[in-house]
Amino acid sequence: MSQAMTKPATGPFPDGFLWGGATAANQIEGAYAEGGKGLSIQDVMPKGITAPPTEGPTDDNLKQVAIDFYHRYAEDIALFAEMGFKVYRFSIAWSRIFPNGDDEQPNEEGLAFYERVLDELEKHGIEPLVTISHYETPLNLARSYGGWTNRALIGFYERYCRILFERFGSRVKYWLTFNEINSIIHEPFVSGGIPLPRQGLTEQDLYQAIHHELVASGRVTRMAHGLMPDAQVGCMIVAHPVYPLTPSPDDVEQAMHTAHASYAFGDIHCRGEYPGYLLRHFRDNGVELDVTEQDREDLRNTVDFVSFSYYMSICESADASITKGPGNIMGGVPNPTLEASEWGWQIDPQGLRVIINDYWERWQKPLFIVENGLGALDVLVEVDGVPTVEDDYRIRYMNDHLVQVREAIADGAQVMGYTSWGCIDIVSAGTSQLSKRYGFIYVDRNDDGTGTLERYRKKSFGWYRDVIASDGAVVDNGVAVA
Ligand code: BGP
Repeated sequence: MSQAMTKPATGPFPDGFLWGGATAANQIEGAYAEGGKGLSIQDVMPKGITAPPTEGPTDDNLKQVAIDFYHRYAEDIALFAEMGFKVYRFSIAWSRIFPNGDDEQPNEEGLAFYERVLDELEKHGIEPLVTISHYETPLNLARSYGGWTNRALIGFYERYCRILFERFGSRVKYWLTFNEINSIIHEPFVSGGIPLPRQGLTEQDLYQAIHHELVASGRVTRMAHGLMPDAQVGCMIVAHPVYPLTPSPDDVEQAMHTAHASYAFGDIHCRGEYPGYLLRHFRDNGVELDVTEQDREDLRNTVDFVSFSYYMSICESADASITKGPGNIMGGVPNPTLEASEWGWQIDPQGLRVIINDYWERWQKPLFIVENGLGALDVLVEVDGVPTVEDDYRIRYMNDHLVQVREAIADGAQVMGYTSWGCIDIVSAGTSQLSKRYGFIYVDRNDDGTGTLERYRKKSFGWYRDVIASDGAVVDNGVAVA
């Protein structure tokens, strides 16, 4: 165990810290063709991000049923309430509201579903945190328009947001415009609805698509502030501290370039204009963006806070022949000092403190950790006749990360909250497996689609309940919790 994990944490979590959990519609709801929902890109991704899309929906897509949250939301939200959640981050499926994306009128049945979810949250005093677009672009916008490469998507997205703000604005204060917006660089289909593999996409088209998303984000941030004076709008970034593999200046410089690729998204969202290093990348690569005066104006509507997912740090090396390892959206050069999860994602709690400090110093905006957790193979056992999972490994993972959040707060960073990823077991985004479980709540469903869909509390359920009840005071300082 490293040194930092045995240091005492130096301060409590602040008052009003938003403890909770997070999910995404396509990984949890199921009911993929119910309630007037149209198809989304996820309905043609039966094997997850890492495999090419299919022509149409196929029965082997676990997301068609997922964990059936569409019908079981009340039971699930009651379990979140039992853990004491202050906040629940969920996404709205764009194709439930606008089935084809370009429809003139919204689908009322889709809106009614989210009304019911909000009712349930309100009943339990849980604050909603809504991701407007989480890897679920309506399929029609991908196939007929080329996804975000097409400027027309700005208008469709604006129309979608206007409906959400008008209908839910009095009930939802916290909004995120695009999940992991920087992931489009690596995964243009899942992230930007662009029906081309990364290798088939020019830098010109990629950055034009990114520009459209950024303009859309700025525009709806302005709209949100106009329609909902108390609203807070955040951007959402895949966070990964980039360490040089060695102290060689070449490795340090390479790490800087890789970090810039992600920083750019936060820089634009927080400063309202393109950073110099990205303009230089455009010059060096012959990228000439179509940017209007109105676009520049739209970009100046900066976000209220920065949210991010954190699963791992990565290393960089100037030696391009070193093979990269697996990871969330982007893998990196493996760090020889770290261990990895069963899916090969390296585990680095201290990296979370590093990235919080880094983002806070860079942007001086409140930060919200909206994804963090351990995808692991769980084994259901019976304790006193009740099915459960003895997931001490998950408790340890989360405990060690929360210790580092507390350290970062003590360092002076302003952190609004923490929503653990997949607070209930869901279908994985990367590999479409149910066996990659993140939850405090076990869902009886298997990779082959069998299972009762029953929910069971894991050991971590009680642990997280105690964490929240004590406002983080039970987070220990790296001593084994098992
Ligand atoms: C992020 C996504 C989530 C989520 C998470 C874990 O990239 O925002 O949707 O799934 O990663 O990834 P996976 O499901 O592949 O384990």
